[in-house]
Amino acid sequence: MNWKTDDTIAAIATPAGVGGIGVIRVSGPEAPAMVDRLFKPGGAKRLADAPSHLMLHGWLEKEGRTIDEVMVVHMKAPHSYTCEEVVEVHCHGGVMAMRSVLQLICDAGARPAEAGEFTFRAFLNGRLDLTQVEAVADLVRTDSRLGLQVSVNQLRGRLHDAIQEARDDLTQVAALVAASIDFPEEDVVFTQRGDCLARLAATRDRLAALLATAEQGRILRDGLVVAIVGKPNVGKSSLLNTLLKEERAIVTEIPGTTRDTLEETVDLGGLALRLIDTAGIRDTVDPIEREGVSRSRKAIGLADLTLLLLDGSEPLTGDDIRLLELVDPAKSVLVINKRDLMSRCEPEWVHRIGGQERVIISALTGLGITDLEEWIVGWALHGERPVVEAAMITNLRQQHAAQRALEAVLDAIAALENGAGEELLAVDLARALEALGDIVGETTAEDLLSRIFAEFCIGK
Ligand SMILES: Nc1nc2c(ncn2[C@@H]2O[C@H](COP(=O)(O)OP(=O)(O)OP(=O)(O)O)[C@@H](O)[C@H]2O)c(=O)[nH]1
Ligand SMILES: [Mg+2]
Repeated sequence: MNWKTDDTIAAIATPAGVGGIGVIRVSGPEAPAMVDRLFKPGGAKRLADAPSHLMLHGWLEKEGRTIDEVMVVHMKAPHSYTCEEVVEVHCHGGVMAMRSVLQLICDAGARPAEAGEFTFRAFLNGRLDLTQVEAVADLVRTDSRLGLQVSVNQLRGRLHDAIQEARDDLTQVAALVAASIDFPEEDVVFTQRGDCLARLAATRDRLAALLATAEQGRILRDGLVVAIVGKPNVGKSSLLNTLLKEERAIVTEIPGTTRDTLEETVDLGGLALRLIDTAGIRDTVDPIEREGVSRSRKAIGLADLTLLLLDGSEPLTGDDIRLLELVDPAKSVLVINKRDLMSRCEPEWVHRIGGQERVIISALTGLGITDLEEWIVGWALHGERPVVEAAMITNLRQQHAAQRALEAVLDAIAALENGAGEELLAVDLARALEALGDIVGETTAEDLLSRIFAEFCIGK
């Protein structure tokens, strides 16, 4: 990532489609002067004379030719997204209009921004730490209500603050240890051992509590991958359509209708469910169906949860039994379908499927679908309402770093309790502090930063 950081950059910040307005963002020392040279105000004020954050109406012109009617706003440094001089030009939201305005600003000397470059400057200038950078990326792509709340809280700095408190405690202990190494005759670690231990224990508990949020944080952020599997014709595609509340997949009475996997996302109780409808699994010689079957097996492997569909209106078959053996009971639920065709409330073979969790539904009439939806949400959240307001770990990068920090803190506690030398203690504390620094981006390696910013879109 070899981005210059002292020049002025510009990009279209709104999607490249047709919309009411389009926003061109310009950031850098020359931003106000560049836009002012092109801007013919409708009122008295030029950009340079206007107060910060005030919208001005006018026209963008080049050599006497009008390019577009616009609203412009200057956000003076450091009170902007990047902490730099920022100007936003709100023009008409057509692709041509936005491109013409961007071209005009680049002709005036701005450099087209790379994807994520505005956020990178915000990070470099200390307005966002790395957890907040990740929250920005998540906010842009989230498609669930709870995912949105988690990201907003992370952007507000909940995780940053929790990590900062842990760093403060460790820094205090590290300072005492350093003093003891420098002035052995005073041995402050020995005299303040109780205080050191208390701070380390508090940090241990804080990190353990954060790590306990990781699984839920991942599910809230990424959603839950749910595979719908079963033998042909049990009603998998019908269930997908019922959960989506739209006729997305083809449903017919012919077994083997679905040949390929189909993925759709639905918001369920604030959670993003990534539903995968699969080809019916059975022993088959048809090469296309065989391929579908192998993809279904793959879907089971990838899924957080598998819904194994069984046809309640018919006897259990060998294909059903093979599937029952294929799925992991801890990560699956048996869904007995076609309730409307069943004479009794449970099929007579139900005793043969053991004690595994089951829900009885009709994908055709919608009977029992609410029970199934509630079961899925309850399973994903362990029956608890998620505390999205609290600090939460939301991705593997944060989780691994927090894990490393916790291990180092545990080593430090053991070292202190066993009366190990201060030098050893200092090494453990440095390891812990470095891992925490990684989470917020202060000690993060360049290649990792590049990977994180590579996920951004242009204009963000
Ligand atoms: N009576 C009744 N019929 C259902 C129910 N669910 C699905 N069906 C019917 O069962 C047939 C097969 O449904 P699909 O949803 O295509 O089944 P599938 O499991 O996706 O089948 P494949 O894609 O071939 O593996 C269709 O005729 C559906 O209308 C149900 O709850 N009750
Ligand atoms: Mg199907």
